[in-house]
Amino acid sequence: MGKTLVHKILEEHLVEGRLVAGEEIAIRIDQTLTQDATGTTAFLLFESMGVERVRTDLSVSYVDHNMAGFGPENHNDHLYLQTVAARSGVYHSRPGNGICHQVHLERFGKPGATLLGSDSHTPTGGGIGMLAIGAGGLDVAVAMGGGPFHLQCPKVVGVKLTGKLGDWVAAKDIILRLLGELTTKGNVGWAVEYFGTGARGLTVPQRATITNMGAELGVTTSVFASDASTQRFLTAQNRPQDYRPLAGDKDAVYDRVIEIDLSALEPMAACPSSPDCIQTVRAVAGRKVGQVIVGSCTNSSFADLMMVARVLKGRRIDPMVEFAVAPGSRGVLNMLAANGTLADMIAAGARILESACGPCIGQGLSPADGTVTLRTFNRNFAGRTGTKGDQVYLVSPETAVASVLSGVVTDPRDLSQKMGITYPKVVMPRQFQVDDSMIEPPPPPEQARAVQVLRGSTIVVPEAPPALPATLVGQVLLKCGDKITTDHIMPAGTFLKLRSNVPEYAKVVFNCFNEPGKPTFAQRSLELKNRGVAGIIVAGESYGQGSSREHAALCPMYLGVRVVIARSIERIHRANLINFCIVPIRFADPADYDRLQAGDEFVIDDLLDAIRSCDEVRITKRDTSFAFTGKLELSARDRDILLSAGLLNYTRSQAHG
Ligand code: MIC
Ligand code: SF4
Repeated sequence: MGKTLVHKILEEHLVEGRLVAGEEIAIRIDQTLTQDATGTTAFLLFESMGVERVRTDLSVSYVDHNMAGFGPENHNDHLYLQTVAARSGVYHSRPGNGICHQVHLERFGKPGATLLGSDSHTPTGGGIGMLAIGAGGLDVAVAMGGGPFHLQCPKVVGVKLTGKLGDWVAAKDIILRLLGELTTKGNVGWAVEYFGTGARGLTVPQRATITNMGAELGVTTSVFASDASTQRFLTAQNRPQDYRPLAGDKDAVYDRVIEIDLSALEPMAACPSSPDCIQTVRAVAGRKVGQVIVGSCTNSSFADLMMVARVLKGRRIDPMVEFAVAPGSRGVLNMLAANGTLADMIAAGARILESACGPCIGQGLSPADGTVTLRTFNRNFAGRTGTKGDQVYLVSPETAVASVLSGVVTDPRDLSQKMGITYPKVVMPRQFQVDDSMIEPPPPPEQARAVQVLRGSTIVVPEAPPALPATLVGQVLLKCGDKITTDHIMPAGTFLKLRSNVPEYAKVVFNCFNEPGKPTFAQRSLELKNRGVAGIIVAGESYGQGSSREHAALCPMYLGVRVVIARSIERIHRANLINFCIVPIRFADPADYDRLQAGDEFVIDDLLDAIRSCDEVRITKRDTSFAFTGKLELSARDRDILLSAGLLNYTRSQAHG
């Protein structure tokens, strides 16, 4: 029986378990990446593990999220990250060098290697044939220390791409089409493998757009074969030696197969406010647009921006549209500057942003009230832009540029038909301009030991979770609905700079549910915590989708939350909950969700015993008016972590044990 590529790479890295879908396995991690918004915590936790130097083949620390520098927090973080990287044997990509996923793809990604990153879009690396997985910072810290990564062996959906993309139809449209079919819910425990003639015809950056947004599907990872296209990309990046051909077997058996004919595909859009709210651009065409932004780790490659620049050359953007472009890496920006296309974009009216996450993570360019904004990004969760009631459409660079010229949502194919603009075919350069001077390699061990790690006053070591009680008495602090994202739990935007300071950042947990004049979630939680009552969060389906930010577990834990009871919980967030000793519980009967109210008090008798050995807990209302069953669904390691009061303690006890 033929093997999938996913299973081949897993097999090469397997250190524990069997490659049977659904079973827990552990794999060796070759490379890690961290970014500044999750990296400070990851490194603080890494330091408290007591490991002197990373034990991976390669670890890179990027600075790309927190760049605006209002107040000292961002710069404090950057200096901490720079010095702790040097001290720990980690490469440091300086602010301005680009978005982690784009830079990693260009400069470090290797076919067949495993990559664990403290950012949910780490699977971008699947575009170059890596097995790249997003995780919480603590999991990445453990991997940096040489520990294996534990995961559920995924089922594999094979996506067979046939045909060829037509003019003005983009890689983004492929993944948006797939999101329309698979949605953002219910894909936990799956991986996606792309194959077929259509896949072979895509460049590495196009593939990376697709694997990047696998994060929105909620799958563990997405991967393309490593083939001639991969070899061309690596050669153009001066890294031909990193090429290795790899593919799933011709007779590979997938758990499910989906076929997409690229020739029949049309431009698509994810409508407000979920990445799976998919329509054709035709269906939403004509809506007035107030802002267009091209950038983010999904669509900021050289080819994406060259296409945009060529369309704009000699033209002006619509006067009522604000237009911004954020090149994904300094390499891309340098090349656009050198070949003159940057000037074409500026002449057309573009605002050039630095090579960073920027507006994608709510760092500026919040749209005006009631404005439609078109972005080539990967997430359009309500409020993520920083504007309440925002209306974000996620589209390809082709649709973005068509709309910026006309001032209304425009199917880019109409540019040819109505405006006589022919599709600018951009071929990937045979040679990228390579300049790694903003990437600092780590010094050798003896010099590293002498590096003084700089810790500004805004960098606070996070508290370790307390042990769980034998019997838990708790109150429902919040009852929320389906698809609660980590942006709901822990807002980014203007609060992002608080990532290194849990007591401060915790003040805005569930900020979007706070009402003026009433105590905040944080205040209510701390009040309960002081009375010795545990906080409980009740949620519907797909709780914790979106980012890998472990602050969505760490800060609630700090506030005294000990249990989340939900209809379902997304993979990375569930792992983060366990890592910070919050017990994830699934309703055995989803209908019980309707019986719970905020303010209800519950008792979970013998919680510790259940964690030790059972799959179920009995949860009884404190006034004994009703009881229901919750499913724990913990692996043996999950149980040990919860019983050890979290992953950090667990790792320390393993090391000494
Ligand atoms: C995001 O896109 O939400 C982020 C910011 O990149 C996050 C990580 C974070 O919260 O720092 C992610 O996707 O994991
Ligand atoms: Fe940065 Fe946005 Fe990509 Fe997250 S999704 S890594 S914020 S560009």
